[in-house]
Formats: sequence, structure tokens, C-alpha cells
Amino acid sequence: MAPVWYERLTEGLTRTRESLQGQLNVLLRKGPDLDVEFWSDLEDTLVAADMGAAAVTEIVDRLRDDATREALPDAQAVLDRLVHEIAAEIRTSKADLLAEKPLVVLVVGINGTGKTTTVGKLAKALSDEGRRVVIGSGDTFRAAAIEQLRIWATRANVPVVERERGSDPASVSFDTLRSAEAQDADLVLIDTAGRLHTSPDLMAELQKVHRVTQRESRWPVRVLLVMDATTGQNGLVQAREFDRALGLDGIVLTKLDGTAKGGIAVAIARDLGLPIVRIGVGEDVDDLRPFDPDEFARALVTGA
Ligand SMILES: Nc1nc2c(ncn2[C@@H]2O[C@H](COP(=O)(O)OP(=O)(O)OP(=O)(O)O)[C@@H](O)[C@H]2O)c(=O)[nH]1
Ligand SMILES: [Mg+2]
Repeated sequence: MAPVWYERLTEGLTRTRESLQGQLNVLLRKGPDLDVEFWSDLEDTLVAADMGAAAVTEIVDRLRDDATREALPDAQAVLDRLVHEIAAEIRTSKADLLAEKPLVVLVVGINGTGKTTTVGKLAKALSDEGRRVVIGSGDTFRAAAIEQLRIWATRANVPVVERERGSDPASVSFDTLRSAEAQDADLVLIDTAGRLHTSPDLMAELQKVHRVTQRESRWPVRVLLVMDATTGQNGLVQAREFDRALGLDGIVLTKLDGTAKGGIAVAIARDLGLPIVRIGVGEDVDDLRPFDPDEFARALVTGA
């Protein structure tokens, strides 16, 4: 039997897989001919799952080469090979960015992508693994953000550092770092307010938070962008802007359970050259998973 977390992953990717498989079945039914039309239909199918045109062209070109060289007998054989090709396309660095110790992580992104939830899930998972976590409540803007994070901190049983609503978020970073050092922590997770990548004032504020965090931290500071998979290709535009403003170290891709376009992971890994550090496949505390290219490709295409 598949482990529970893999079931959650395949469950989370159900929409993408069903849509992909529906299309692929149409291809399979058309018969064994690997003609020009087959390859072009396959390209269309993968593009529709949001994998991105450039990545899809590469994947399909490689499959076509394989089919010629190794005489893949039929469409079914090609689809079996597809999993390997997708995995190869999304394979980035093997090391887990969050394994570094001690470490400060600034969590950023546009509104509602799942930043606060991700901070909560990470705090729980990593403190369960023995990390000494302190959370910083850097969203001093949105009503109820502080309470929302406090609930997660309680759930994860880790301390949270906060200031009253309307405070300077950079000063929350400052307080959090001092508190983490005093408590001999080894992982600081700092939540930030959601903001549009197109808002110069809010991006400047975030740059200041980042600057202060870097200046005040004795530990390495990494910036994680939380991206909502349901935003599709626009997520790539957001990521480029945040990267330009801050220099991103990795991506957390959330809400993969809520979209038929999970192929966006392929576009991210390929086009941004940034590691996907974790993926969100639901709202529960357990629904944050490591991103393993082979498992992900398998869950996406076959679900077995
Ligand atoms: N289905 C699903 N929902 C998620 C996932 N991650 C977060 N959510 C939900 O998305 C909504 C927004 O999550 P938040 O964590 O508040 O998002 P945020 O980025 O902090 O939002 P702002 O602080 O307002 O910018 C909540 O209802 C979460 O439960 C996920 O992986 N899957
Ligand atoms: Mg939030």
C-alpha cells in the first residue's frame, strides 16, 4: 500500500491527473500510430495542464527521439516514458533548503497564496522533526493575521513573536531574531503581509523588511515565495518580480489540490531555475509535502 502522504499527494493532484488522463486516453484510443498529429496533440495536452510551452516542446522532442531510437512500439509506451521525461524536466537541486541550521526564512508572496498557513505547517512539521522554531508575525497589516498565526503557533507548540497591528514589520523581524537567539532556537520563520508584485510602495516595504532581517541576523536568511498553483502562468510573472526585488531562494507551491493545472510545477522548475521547496496539497497541517520530482511526475500522470 502506498504511504499515507503519497495518497495525499495523489489525492491533491486528482484534478490535474483526471484532466490529463482524459486527454491522454483520447490519444491512446486513436490507435498506435505515432504520427505528426499524435505528437502535436500530446503537446497541446501538456500545455493545457500549464506546463509551459518551452518545457513541453523539450519533453515532447525527447519523447519523439526516444520513440525513433528505441522504437517505442505504441502510444502507451510513449506515455509510460512521459513520467520519466517530466521528472527529468523538474529535477532541481537535491538538497533541502530548509535543512540548513541555524536558518532564518522570510515568507513572501501576493495576497492569499497561503503564506501564513505555510508558516504554520512548516513550524509544526519541522518542530516535530526536532528543530527549535520561532515564528515572527510580520503581517501587521491585515486584520486577524496576528490571531491566525497565533493559532498555528499554538497548534505547532512553538513561540510566536508579535507586535500590535499597524507596527513596522521590520521591527517585528528585529524582535523575532533577538528572541530566537535568546531562546537558542535554530529556525526562524517570518510571515509577511500579502502584496501585489505590481505595487511599488509595498514592494519597497518588503525590501526594507528583508534588508533589516539580513542586517540583524547572525544566521543565513533565505526568502521563500509562496505561490498559488491556481493562478497558473501569472504566478511566473509574480515570481520574477519578487525575485528581482529580493532575490528568491525557493518556491512553495500551494493549492495543488484545487486546480487542474498542476503542470505549473514543471514551468516553475524549468523557467525560474528555483527549487520547489515544498508543495501544498490541502488545508490541513499534514498537507505540506516535500517536492520529489519522480513522485510528483508519477502522481501527476499515473497516480499509481
Ligand atoms: N486547498 C488548499 N488551500 C490552501 C492551501 N494552502 C493554503 N490554503 C488556504 O488558502 C487560504 C489563504 O491562506 P493564508 O495562509 O491565509 O494565505 P496568506 O498568503 O497568508 O494570505 P494573506 O496574508 O492575506 O496574503 C486559507 O483558506 C488556507 O486554508 C493548500 O495547499 N490547499
Ligand atoms: Mg497571511
